[in-house]
Amino acid sequence: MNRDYEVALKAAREGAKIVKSYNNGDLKISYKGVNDLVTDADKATEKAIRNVINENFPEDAFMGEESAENLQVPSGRVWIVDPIDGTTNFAYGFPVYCVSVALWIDRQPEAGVVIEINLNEEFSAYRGGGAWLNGKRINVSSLEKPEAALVGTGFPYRDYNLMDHYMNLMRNLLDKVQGLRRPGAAAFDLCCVAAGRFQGYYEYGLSPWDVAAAGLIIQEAGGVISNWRGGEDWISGDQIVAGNGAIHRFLMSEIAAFIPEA
Ligand code: 2AM
Ligand code: CA
Repeated sequence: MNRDYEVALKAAREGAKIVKSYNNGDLKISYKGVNDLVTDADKATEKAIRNVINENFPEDAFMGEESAENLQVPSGRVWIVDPIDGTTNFAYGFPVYCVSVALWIDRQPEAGVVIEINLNEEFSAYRGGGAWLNGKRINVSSLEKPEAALVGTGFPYRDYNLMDHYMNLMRNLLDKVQGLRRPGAAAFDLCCVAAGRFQGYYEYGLSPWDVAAAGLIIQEAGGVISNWRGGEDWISGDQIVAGNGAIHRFLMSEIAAFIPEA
């Protein structure tokens, strides 16, 4: 195990401890923008994760949801952190939310850890090292037929420009796939693709910290992640599609058919 991966695990575990220590009933919620809430737990968790990284790699750049000033992932070494992915779930006591910690080097993912707090599930990967869930190897699903696919997604919450197209796409997919799910924490949803629970996933309007760790975990589990045009530049999280090879291809073509701007 390399040191980058060890520090990613340590930082994420430290973060998970802080999230667990909060009692949902006592949360102080404030709003960063429309629909965009943040709690004291998000800030405290980000600080704890940042401390672990600073102790180990003081020179590295840090990009965390609660402190980032811009959305561009720089070259060089950068830690991309979402202290709580699924903050709305967390704030309402709905049980799917996680800590996400990733290391990117020169705009390539090197290590990623996602810990879902309620299930105590630790998903992790480092480049070339496979994908793991609580110490066991995971792989994407081998189900290739759309009608057998369970597909994760998210609902638009801030950018409503694509709303009509997105809803038409959803209506069409409901007819073609086994089922759609919207857990509300993108990092966890992507890990469900890596673990073979979901055969595919698509969403738009995400940010780098939502996808930075889980994207690598999918790749190391044998899956595919891209932007809606199939390009490798998926780190912005802006238009994201993932799956095993067959369902990724299927979702790409459905998105192209229903979302002209894609
Ligand atoms: P967050 O909890 O870290 O903000 C839900 O589909 C995904 O979108 C989550 O990963 C969530 O990450 C992200 N998201 C960002 N802003 C959101 C918001 N205002 N409401 C719901 N989800 C949001
Ligand atoms: Ca968050």
